[in-house]
Amino acid sequence: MRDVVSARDTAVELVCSRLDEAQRSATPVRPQEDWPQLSLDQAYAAQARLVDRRLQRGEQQVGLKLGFTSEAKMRQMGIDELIIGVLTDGMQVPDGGRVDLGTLVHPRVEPEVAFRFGRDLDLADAALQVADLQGALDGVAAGIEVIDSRYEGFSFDLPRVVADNTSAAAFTTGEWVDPDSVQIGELAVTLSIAGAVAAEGSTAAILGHPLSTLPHLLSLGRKLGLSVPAGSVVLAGAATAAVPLLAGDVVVRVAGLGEAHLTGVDGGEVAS
Ligand code: 0L1
Ligand code: MG
Repeated sequence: MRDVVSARDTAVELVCSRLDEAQRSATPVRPQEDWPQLSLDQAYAAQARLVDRRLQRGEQQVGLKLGFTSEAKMRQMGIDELIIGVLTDGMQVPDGGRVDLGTLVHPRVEPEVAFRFGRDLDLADAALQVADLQGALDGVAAGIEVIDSRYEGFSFDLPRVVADNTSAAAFTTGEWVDPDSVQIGELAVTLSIAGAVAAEGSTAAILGHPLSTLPHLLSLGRKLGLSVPAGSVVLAGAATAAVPLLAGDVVVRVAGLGEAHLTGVDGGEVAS
């Protein structure tokens, strides 16, 4: 038993190391025959180690992200299960800030709805209900997520994308709005790049209603023992398929909610 466990552990560590190196060097990995096939539990263990490495290098966890919460995203990537990843301040870009394309492998952008929680939530607490999560929401905003799979060709299966922290690379959020002041169930969403509309959709594409992601946040977070400290951001998911991020201005407009902005730049400093 001990041998089996340590062999699994070695596989998790190997995947974590390769993905960490790929992200830091902006060089994609190509999983070949020697690439360990991880179970989903092992993949989340690799993700946790990957995030831990970032924290040990001085980053702070600032939130979580849900992935594959829309048909468009599932169809685009050929995966039909929701996943969760971790956001750090190293990924956070101020609204209107810059993202250095030179630090990324092959980034894509997607329009998101973002939640902000106003009090500490221990998702592992068995007494916690979805209503508690909803009651703890203190802001909702338009968001932009930059995803950047560390795998060559953006090609992965479910455990691989989970291990890769769900391709999380950068994100920004627009102005926070009181969640009680806006109905977010069916708002038009537009993603524009360099002044041209690149994708259009609706917040209804996010599981029918962005708030429908909360039970998944709770169940995935409970399974993984995650917590959501006060002030955490949660990206609920993309309203459209992702499109390549090139140099230029990116604007996400969520009608009746607000806008989020970032600029892709070739080289130079990333605003933080
Ligand atoms: O919806 C998501 O944010 C999932 C991102 C992971 C899959 C991808 O790289 O497209
Ligand atoms: Mg996303």
